[in-house]
Amino acid sequence: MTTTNPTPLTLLGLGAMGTALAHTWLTAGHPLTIWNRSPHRAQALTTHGATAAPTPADAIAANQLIVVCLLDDASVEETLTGTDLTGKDIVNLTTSTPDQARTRATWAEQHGARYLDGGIMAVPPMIGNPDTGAYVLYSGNRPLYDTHWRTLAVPASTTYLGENPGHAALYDVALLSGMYGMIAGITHAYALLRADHIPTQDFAPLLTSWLTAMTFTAPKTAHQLDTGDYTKDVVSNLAMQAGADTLLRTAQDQGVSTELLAPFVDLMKRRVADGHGDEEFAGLVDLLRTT
Ligand code: FVH
Repeated sequence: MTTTNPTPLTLLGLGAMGTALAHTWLTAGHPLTIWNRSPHRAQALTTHGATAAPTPADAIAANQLIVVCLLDDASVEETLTGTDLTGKDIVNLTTSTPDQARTRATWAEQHGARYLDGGIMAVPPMIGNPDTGAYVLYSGNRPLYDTHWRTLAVPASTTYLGENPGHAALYDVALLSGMYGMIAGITHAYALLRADHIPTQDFAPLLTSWLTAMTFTAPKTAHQLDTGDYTKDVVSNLAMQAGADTLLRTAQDQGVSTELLAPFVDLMKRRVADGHGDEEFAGLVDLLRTT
């Protein structure tokens, strides 16, 4: 996306993600100042028009808009400490916990900056490719977002979640948690198949279409949670799903560990034992809460 008078900005962090971000802003004509702890990563970008700063302080002094994309919150702390953030707009795309994001927002405001936190829902090859569905979740300072969203939308589309600076991180981790649950299921399914020497690539299309068909569970469970009616529209109740030990027995018979599957089966059994065998999955959400 090329815009007239593209906003100049600074990018701290040129790992795989930072480098992908940098290329999109340079391609769109944004004057870009860059800094990376290991300077060699900046060199290739300077041949594409970026200006490499020798220190984080120099990079921050160059522009009002500062995008941070480092490994973790500790590296953000190390990089920003001692720099002058007065009047700066900090957009932190580093993966953090919600508490870390809120603490970082307060810290930045105490240092005279506005703060927006971001959770990148993409891997580097998706950046700058709108067809991939890449997007970045943002939360925190609304005026900052309103000022800079066009620049932020260059690498990937943007979704603003509200003023709580921890919410982008919370949504990010929730989405990743859903993803890891799915990958855990895929891992277990392939282990079952390989025990019988069945090529997993033959099975993959079946698994893909089955998982896709089952995604209705997400909006259905959300509706049950939001209405408080956990038995509405139940089709396959927990008593049936958890009652038979078919899943765990098959794993044992195939010589496959139940370590991925057993915790979820145990949770379903607990809910049934509590007298809720007529529900599907909404009640399990309550069981998981520890506070
Ligand atoms: N890559 C991905 O698939 C995911 C997709 C979703 C979002 N994540 C998050 O993005 C952040 C950066 O990830 P990355 O892929 O760029 O990570 P690396 O390639 O490992 O680069 C890490 C950069 O952080 C610098 N760094 C590390 N420690 C320090 C430190 N103590 N002080 C200053 N900089 C530090 C590192 O510098 P160097 O090793 O080159 O000197 C890289 O620039 C991340 O939060 C992901 O969770 C990516």
